Amino acid sequence: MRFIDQAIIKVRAGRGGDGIVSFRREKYVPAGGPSGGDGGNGGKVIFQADSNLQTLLDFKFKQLISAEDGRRGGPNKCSGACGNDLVLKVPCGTEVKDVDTGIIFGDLTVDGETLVVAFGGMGGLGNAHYLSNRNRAPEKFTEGKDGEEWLLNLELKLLAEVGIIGLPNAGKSTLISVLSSAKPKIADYPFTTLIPNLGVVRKPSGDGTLFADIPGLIAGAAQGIGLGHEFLRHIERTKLLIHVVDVSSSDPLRDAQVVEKELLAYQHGLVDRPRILVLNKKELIDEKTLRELGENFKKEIGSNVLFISAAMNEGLDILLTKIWQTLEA
Ligand SMILES: Nc1nc2c(ncn2[C@@H]2O[C@H](COP(=O)(O)OP(=O)(O)OP(=O)(O)O)[C@@H](O)[C@H]2O)c(=O)[nH]1
Ligand SMILES: [Mg+2]
Repeated sequence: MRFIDQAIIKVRAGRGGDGIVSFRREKYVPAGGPSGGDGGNGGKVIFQADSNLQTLLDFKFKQLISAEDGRRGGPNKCSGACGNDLVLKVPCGTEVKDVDTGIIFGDLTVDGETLVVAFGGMGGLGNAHYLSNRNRAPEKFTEGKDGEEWLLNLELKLLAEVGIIGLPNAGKSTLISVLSSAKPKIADYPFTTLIPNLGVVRKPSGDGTLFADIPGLIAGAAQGIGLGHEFLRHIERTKLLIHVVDVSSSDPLRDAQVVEKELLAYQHGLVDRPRILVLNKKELIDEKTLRELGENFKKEIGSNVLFISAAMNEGLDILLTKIWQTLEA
């Protein structure tokens, strides 16, 4: 499955049908009055969140999406039919923004939630509306109005509660694979993960919590370097970040600072998000060095760290306890 999390589309609501000019023709009524009906209103374009959808792929190759036009009015004051609304399904977590102004039209997060993004044009009036004492046979009618048209930017922002971030190869995918039933690709080279992996982790209460393993971040990610920047938006909505650092790297402290700097640069409040710093692959390092590292982290970054080995399944219970505590705090 391709993971498409952004799309630009033009939506156009239906045009209103025109009003018409017509006169009543009845037996024994020599000059029947005006009887032109009104046009129907154009259909609306509506987005609806659907939890069965995971990506915006459906919109990637569509340029213009239009709802049905209203019909013309009919004789005998018959109104034209309204155009049908067009309901477009989008994945939960889709944010809809006007491209020109950047104004957010709405954010569809709950399954079934709807958002009208373009209103249909009003139908025109038929000549029956223009009957007056002065003009018994009006020839006047109005045309239907155009429906609204918008160029929209759709962005899917995952609704994971917990985001797993870190430099490439730190062990993020390994961690989600041992905590949840997700089966991401894991390999001994950077940029193994190309799209976010989602996994559900059960709380002791039995509730599922969605975790997202994000592709590795590198210096400059917030400005668009590497892969991870594309996915930083997916952690905007998380409540908690797990920052995974590889203790076997040449300078774990510097690695952590690189990622911290990117969170700061990306803004959107990421730097204030609660974070748990996790030093992974602890079995590769001796106890004494680990202790020193822990102290250095505390001094330089000001936060305690947890040592784990995702691969050996060590320290994960303590990590989970800390995660649940932080989420509830
Ligand atoms: N020794 C050891 N190796 C580990 C541990 N956790 C992960 N690894 C290894 O580290 C390498 C990278 O792991 P991944 O889980 O793919 O790393 P990642 O952070 O998802 O990497 P990207 O997707 O490239 O960002 C793999 O070879 C893993 O087997 C650990 O606790 N101990
Ligand atoms: Mg990975």
